[in-house]
Amino acid sequence: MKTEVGIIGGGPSGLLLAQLLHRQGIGTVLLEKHTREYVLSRIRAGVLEHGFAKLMREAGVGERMDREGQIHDGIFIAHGGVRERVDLKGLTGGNSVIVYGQTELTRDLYDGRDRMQGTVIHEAQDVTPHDLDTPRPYLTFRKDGESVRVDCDFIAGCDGFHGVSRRSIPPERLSEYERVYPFGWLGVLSRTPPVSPELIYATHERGFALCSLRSPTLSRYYIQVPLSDSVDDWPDERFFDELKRRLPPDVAAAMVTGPSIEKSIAPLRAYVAEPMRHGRLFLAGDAAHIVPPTGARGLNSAASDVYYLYHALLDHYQRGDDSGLDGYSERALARVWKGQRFSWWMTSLLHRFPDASPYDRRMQAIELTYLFSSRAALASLAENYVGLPF
Ligand code: RFL
Ligand code: PHB
Repeated sequence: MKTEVGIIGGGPSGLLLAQLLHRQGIGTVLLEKHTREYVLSRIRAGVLEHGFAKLMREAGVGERMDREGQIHDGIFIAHGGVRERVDLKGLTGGNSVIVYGQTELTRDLYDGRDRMQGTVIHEAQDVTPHDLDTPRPYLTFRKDGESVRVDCDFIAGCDGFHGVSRRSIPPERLSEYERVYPFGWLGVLSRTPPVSPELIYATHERGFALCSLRSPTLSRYYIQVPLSDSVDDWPDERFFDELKRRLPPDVAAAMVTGPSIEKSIAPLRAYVAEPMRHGRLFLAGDAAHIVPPTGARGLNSAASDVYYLYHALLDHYQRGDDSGLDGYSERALARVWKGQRFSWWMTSLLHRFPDASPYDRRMQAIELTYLFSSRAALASLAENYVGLPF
């Protein structure tokens, strides 16, 4: 097989890049380790920046998102038994976020790929990039017992945190930065009306909680749990009891509970690999960096990588200009680190840290007091939450 851009990973990053390139007549072959059903069963992000939404439209797959996604002009932060609103729209001069599930967005991207008859090879096993620092890189993989080779001009590593792309960069060429948090998020999806039309991020002495949603009939809730806990420790009743204890009394009283449709624990971790390029391999999305989900940045950071990489590849193919490819890593990382900073700040502000000293706790409390006493501080939160410009 032969193509212009070989893409490893059929998550949002890989699919979006493939779709954008395909529409410009640039050939792609997309290799995904799992089945489509498996990819679509992962419940993850829910909050999109408008920059991401614009890219979805540019890729010709924004129609359902524009119809079904909900515009959110604000979020709440709950602390000390009360809820305070962060007026995203007012504080950013008119910006907002869109609540639309990653599952739906991924489904739209697969449907778009089908319509354009783009190649997606599911259950591609042992995908391996070769000759990355030569002008003729290639990929090999196994499918139904047969070995296949794909010759490419470039390879996009969009295969998430546990993928093969980043691991194929010689370790001495990579710098890694990491922070592992001593807790995780237990998430529950339930077919119940959301307790609040806008997201509530809650900090409480028992730990962090988040009330999010997917639609007027589908709620997504999270609570901070120790890493030693497993999903079996948390039957639905215990989950909702704990969630309510961490929320202001009026919110807890209004909560409609119901059986969970999905329940999972995600450990919280921050990670960045530098550079995001090795020869003709370009990393994008979770393959290069992850954040704790508190600032809703992960998927949005993936989208900004795709934006830079897409334009760099366009410049290469349409104008013979390689400056975008040469500058890709630096440009992408500049925005990635801002997303890291915001996620680190939101996580530090709102979680219970088991090793926090009394001094640390006072700092956390005064940070919240300051936040809600300063329009400048709130505006800083808001401009980061809605997404800094690409
Ligand atoms: P993905 O989604 O992990 O997709 C990578 C794909 O690559 C495949 N793959 C391989 N394919 C071929 N060969 C191999 N060797 C392969 N190894 C892996 C995988 O099967 C998979 O299909 O990465 P991508 O596309 O970069 O997308 C990143 C996002 O998924 C991620 O950043 C977000 O989900 C993070 N995130 C959130 N981001 C937001 O912007 N807003 C949010 O509100 C938000 N909430 C969240 C989140 C992540 C969460 N979890 C579970 C970590 C909430 C949670 C709970
Ligand atoms: C979600 O709805 O899954 C969600 C929303 C906001 C976050 C993280 C996750 O910060």
